Amino acid sequence: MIERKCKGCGAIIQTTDPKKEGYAPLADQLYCQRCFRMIHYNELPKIVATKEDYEKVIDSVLKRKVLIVFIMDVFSFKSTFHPNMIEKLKDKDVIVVANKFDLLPKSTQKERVVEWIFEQCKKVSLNPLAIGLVSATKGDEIDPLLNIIDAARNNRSVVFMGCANVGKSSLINAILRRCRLTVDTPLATSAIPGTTLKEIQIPFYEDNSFLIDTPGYIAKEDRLNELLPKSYAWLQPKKELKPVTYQLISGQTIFIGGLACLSLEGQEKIYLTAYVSMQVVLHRCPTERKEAFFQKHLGSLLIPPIKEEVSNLSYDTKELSIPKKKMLWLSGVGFILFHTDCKITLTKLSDMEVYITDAIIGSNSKKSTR
Ligand SMILES: Nc1nc2c(ncn2[C@@H]2O[C@H](COP(=O)(O)OP(=O)(O)OP(=O)(O)O)[C@@H](O)[C@H]2O)c(=O)[nH]1
Ligand SMILES: [Mg+2]
Repeated sequence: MIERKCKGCGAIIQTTDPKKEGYAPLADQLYCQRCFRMIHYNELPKIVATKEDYEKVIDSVLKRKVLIVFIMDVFSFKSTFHPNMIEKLKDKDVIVVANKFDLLPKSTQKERVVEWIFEQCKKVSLNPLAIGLVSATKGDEIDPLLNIIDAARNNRSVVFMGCANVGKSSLINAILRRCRLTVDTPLATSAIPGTTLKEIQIPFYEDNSFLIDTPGYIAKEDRLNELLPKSYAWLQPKKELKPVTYQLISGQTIFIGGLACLSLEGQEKIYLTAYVSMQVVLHRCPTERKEAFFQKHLGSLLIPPIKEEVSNLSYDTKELSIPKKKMLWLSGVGFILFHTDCKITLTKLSDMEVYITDAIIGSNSKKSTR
């Protein structure tokens, strides 16, 4: 018997168990019920891919002669540039693509971002054939990417791989849309990690090569991946990040939802500009009340996370010296631009990647200072 695969997630269609992947009420459906609901009702998936799904597919795909498009999320660069994945890419033909560029402010300097990504690649001895910045949802910079792929492909299939939720399936959909191919059967996408379950081969080239979608790598140590779907979805900005500038005086703390907070001590005042999703609540309070405030409001006023998950979370604290015009990135949550040299105390979700870079944008947000 020929197995049918769901066009959305790659699972084999089955009609017996609604709780298992690939379930569809009828055997001749193009999509399993899970993907049908995601595509038509925007429902978040209850069944998600595992690390094993990723390993199995990637190990099988990388044995073939393929060109790799390695996708990262500009918004959570460090956690989506994961060493476990990079290890598999050494000595392979790789194009590195930073997706979701539409989320960064318009004033972002592309050259600086590309330069920074090149530096990160160099640090881990990855030699990409090219680096692209794209927006899958807006369809920006898809043509230049297709040109790069064409120049590098040599009749090989093209594999899209990367961490879960970076936008692999969205990017393939954008390419298909751009080439006016199969808008009827898009790949399933969703705001939470683990949407694509298996390898999906999409016939694309005249030489019988494919575009190949794969399940994403889910980094166990990244606590954000353990957030419940609702809070995880809140973290994902829906559109371009808007700056909010704060003045922080000595003895004050600013909360970034219930995920992190920054405290200032021993320095009169500093200015900082936060770029986070609109659903992440920013709140300033006196540092002496920080602990009590946190205990009382975590999961209610300080969201995300939501109440149901707060007991699963743990935090760590560190001191940071940040020169002015540098940006502190809270991977997956957003970034903060500092306008003053400062020393701050950062408390954050354990294992959340934080890193400091040169500012890739300018800010003239004095008007919105809080
Ligand atoms: N703002 C923005 N959001 C994007 C972009 N590309 C994808 N997304 C969103 O990111 C989320 C994840 O997209 P997917 O295409 O499902 O990501 P994926 O890498 O295939 O995820 P897995 O299958 O779980 O590994 C969805 O909510 C998309 O709408 C983009 O260019 N810009
Ligand atoms: Mg996917």
